[in-house]
Amino acid sequence: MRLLTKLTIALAAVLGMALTAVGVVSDAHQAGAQTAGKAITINSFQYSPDHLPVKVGDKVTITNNDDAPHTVTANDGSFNADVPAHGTATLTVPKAGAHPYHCTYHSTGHNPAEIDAS
Ligand SMILES: [Cu+2]
Repeated sequence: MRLLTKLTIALAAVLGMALTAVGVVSDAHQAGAQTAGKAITINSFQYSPDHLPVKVGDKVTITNNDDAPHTVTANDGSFNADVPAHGTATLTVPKAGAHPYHCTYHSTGHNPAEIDAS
């Protein structure tokens, strides 16, 4: 009975290490995906893509190719990025959900767009 207990503990330890190893590999893969980056581009007032899927906490880079400044401002107030003309800005999405956003400088002219965080 004692031997069996020892074997059981040893087996649990090996399994635990194996699961930990799998977890590490999975984390590394996720970090790699985040490094690849999420991006929004603004051309002639058009946000592209108009639906951007992200994970909560992902960094999103916005590039503005217009002569006018724009913003990417969540309708629910969860994020805001001021993007200078021919410049870039970054934001992170702090909570899950669909976040439609708008430009505070221009009430018309922009296409409807949203960031969907999970
Ligand atoms: Cu604008």
